[in-house]
Amino acid sequence: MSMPSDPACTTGLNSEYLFDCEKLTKLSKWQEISAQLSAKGLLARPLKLSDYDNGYLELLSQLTFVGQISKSNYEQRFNQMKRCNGIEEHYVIVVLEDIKTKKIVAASTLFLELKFIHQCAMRGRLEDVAVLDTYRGQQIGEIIVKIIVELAREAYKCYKLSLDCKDELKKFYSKNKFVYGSNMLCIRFDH
Ligand code: 16G
Repeated sequence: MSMPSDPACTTGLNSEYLFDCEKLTKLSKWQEISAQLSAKGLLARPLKLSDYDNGYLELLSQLTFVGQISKSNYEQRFNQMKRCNGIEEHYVIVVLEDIKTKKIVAASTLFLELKFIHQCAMRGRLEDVAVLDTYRGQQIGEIIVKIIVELAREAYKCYKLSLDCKDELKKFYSKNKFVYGSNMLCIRFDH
């Protein structure tokens, strides 16, 4: 199944999309995933430059503090990510769009880190997973996490995929293939 109702999903620096759409559509589980999504009236696609107006930042503000971000701030950051991706993809932000309203109802990021270890491997980090409060309780979180797991495993050949999360979400991620293991410590800077 192709991406319903989305314009020609292309890649390259001139495309509106942050990363190559074929990374999604060529996944072996793509048919299964897009069928699950279209049954809920949703489609999956990369983040677009125009998503400032489609609720992406409002969605992130349900995860954590976002701040005052103007459209040009958003576009500048998007274009920085896109330029990095022009060399090799590192910022893979997947969004789920409500087909009727065109609003973004869920999102997740795969950040790809180049390593020397593990034979010059790639490490993936699952970041900024969010599902709009009014769409929770429909297994949408499971689907968006599955997409990132498949991208990390199959499309980008990561040797591992890790995440950090709040205590109350440990159970959710444990049910979605993540094994609780290493400690995560952090320093918060007051800028
Ligand atoms: C969670 C997120 C992380 C996000 C952080 C923001 C997942 C799996 N984890 O840990 O990606 O950046 O929250 O919280 O989505 P902070 O503003 O306290 O850093």
